[in-house]
Amino acid sequence: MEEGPYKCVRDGNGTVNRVIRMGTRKSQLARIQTDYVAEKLKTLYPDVLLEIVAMSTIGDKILDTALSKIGEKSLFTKELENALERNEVDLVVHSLKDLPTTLPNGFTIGAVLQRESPHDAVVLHPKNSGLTLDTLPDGSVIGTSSLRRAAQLKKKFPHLEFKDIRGNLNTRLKKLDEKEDYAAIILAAAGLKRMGWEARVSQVLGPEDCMYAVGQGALAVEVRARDCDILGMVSTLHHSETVLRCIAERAFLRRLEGGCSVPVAVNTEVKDSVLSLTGAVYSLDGADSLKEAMETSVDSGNKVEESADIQHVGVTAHNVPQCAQVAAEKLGVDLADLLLSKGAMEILTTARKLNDAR
Ligand code: DPM
Repeated sequence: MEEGPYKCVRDGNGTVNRVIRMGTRKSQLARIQTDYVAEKLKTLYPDVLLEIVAMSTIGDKILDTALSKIGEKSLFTKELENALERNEVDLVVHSLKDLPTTLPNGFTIGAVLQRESPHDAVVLHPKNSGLTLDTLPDGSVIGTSSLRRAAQLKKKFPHLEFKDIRGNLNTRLKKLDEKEDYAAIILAAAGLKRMGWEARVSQVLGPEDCMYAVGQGALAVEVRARDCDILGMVSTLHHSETVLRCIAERAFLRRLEGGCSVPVAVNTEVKDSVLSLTGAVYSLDGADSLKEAMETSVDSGNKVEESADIQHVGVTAHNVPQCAQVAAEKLGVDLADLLLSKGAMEILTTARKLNDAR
């Protein structure tokens, strides 16, 4: 029974309930992330019925090619956005770091949830138990297809070798454990935690070893930009500090014209209403790099603001002070401009060319 543009169902007592359809990829991590958001929505809106619609994306289908080599920006998002557009689903849960900094017209990020650890972690082959990146033998092969991770770690640990590894988290862990191809793999700590595999983390990499990817560790809810109803509903999931950090990070990446497949890394922090952003670009081998840091006040005072209908790098957050969002976005742009003035574009252009020729 359809009522207006929304799907509704009548229960045994004749009460009509709204159904929210949540789109997700089929991987276990995607399902866990979607279930997590579903739980939160269920608590906030007990009367709403939730339906989960799982689908495969290009990124899930092409498993033999490094992500950075597939010339498609929205690898994990396109099919899900098509379903949103066709009104087959009402919202989609993503890892924020997989969302391009410019979303296609008509879509927006309606919620950015509190970030988990944004750091990368080392998962060792069981035979190397007790070792660290430092103490692994010369020539040990580390699995990652992230140009960002490889660039930073090659520079820092020149005795190690780096090799692509693809597939979802389950596949990668299997490839690590059941073969002798890799001494260790590098994965996001957040994904490992969500999968319940924290016990496999032997080392968490701090910013001195490996800065993280833009948006890493945060979940995002993508919705139709014109769907005020759903926007209002999911906006209660926003975590202000995460929103501001991720706006700064995404603005930085967007200004550098970087997609999810360039060696760009960040580190952000909010302390006493000051947002600080460290950003860096790397050559593929990490030999060339530029790194700078800047900060800005995100203190909104006690100003009461009109809720302006403004997106910041794809994010719509009426309930987070606009002036703080504007400051965060400017911080990202300013830091990118500083790096660009020092030659960041040359480093990134060369990295892109070399990666394409690999
Ligand atoms: C993006 C990258 C990777 C994913 C590139 C990067 C890792 C690819 C690889 C943009 N997306 O980080 O430099 O290791 O070959 C991805 C993961 C998560 C979201 C898995 C991971 C889970 C963590 C999160 C894949 N996307 O990075 O280990 O929610 O941030």
